[in-house]
Amino acid sequence: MKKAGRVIVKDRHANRISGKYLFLLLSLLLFGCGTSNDDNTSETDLEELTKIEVTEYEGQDLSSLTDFRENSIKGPQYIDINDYTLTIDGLVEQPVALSYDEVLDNQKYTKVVTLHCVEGWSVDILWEGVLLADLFEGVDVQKTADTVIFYSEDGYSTALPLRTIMDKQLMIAYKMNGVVLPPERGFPFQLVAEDKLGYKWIKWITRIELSDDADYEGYWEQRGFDNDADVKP
Ligand SMILES: Nc1nc2c(c(=O)[nH]1)N[C@H]1C(S)=C(S)[C@@H](COP(=O)(O)O)O[C@H]1N2
Ligand SMILES: [Mo]
Repeated sequence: MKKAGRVIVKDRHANRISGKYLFLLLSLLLFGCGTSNDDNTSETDLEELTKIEVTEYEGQDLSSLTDFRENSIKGPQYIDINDYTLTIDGLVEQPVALSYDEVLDNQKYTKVVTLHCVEGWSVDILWEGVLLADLFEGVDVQKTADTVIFYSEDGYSTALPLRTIMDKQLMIAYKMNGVVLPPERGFPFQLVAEDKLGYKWIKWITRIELSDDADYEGYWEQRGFDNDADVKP
């Protein structure tokens, strides 16, 4: 009796263990892909990202990617990169619709640039991106173009003079502090509008239009914010 009882207990224990492993295996199969955030289509644990972000660059302390105040007009946009293209059109000879990888095929640049929001906060971030000038080389910009209008997934837009973009060598970023932009910060691309106020730093860029409408006003510009948006010391 004693012996049999012990066997039963042992068996139960064995069952419980294999049950546990089966559960783990099933969880991995069912949710394994879903829990990784590689597709950028679900909410990011930003605190988790702070463990791997770069905090200092060439002796300069950087802000964290959690130091932003999320106040986008429609909240974060979750773009499925498999459906994504960046359109460059308007006053160009060769309009294009580039995939994420095609955009990243260009020379990459790294720079610490400060974003100043009109609300009074600012962040020093190490940006990594590609130059708009390089993207424009592929489309053959027409001579009459003097303005670049950016459009976003959330219906937001903003514009800058073509001259400003070329003179300041502005880029669109795909990484901040060494981390791929999380959706909350503008994945796949945010404009690094150096020396311009935060509302020029459009996130989730989907389209870049070359235009001759120098008076174009974007979302916040239409609502009374200065179209030059220069950061004043
Ligand atoms: N598409 C889009 N881009 C946007 C905005 C927005 O609402 N939509 N807000 C702008 C503003 S006002 C600021 S200050 C910066 C940084 O905003 P965040 O802190 O919400 O990331 O993003 C800019 N880019
Ligand atoms: Mo802002």
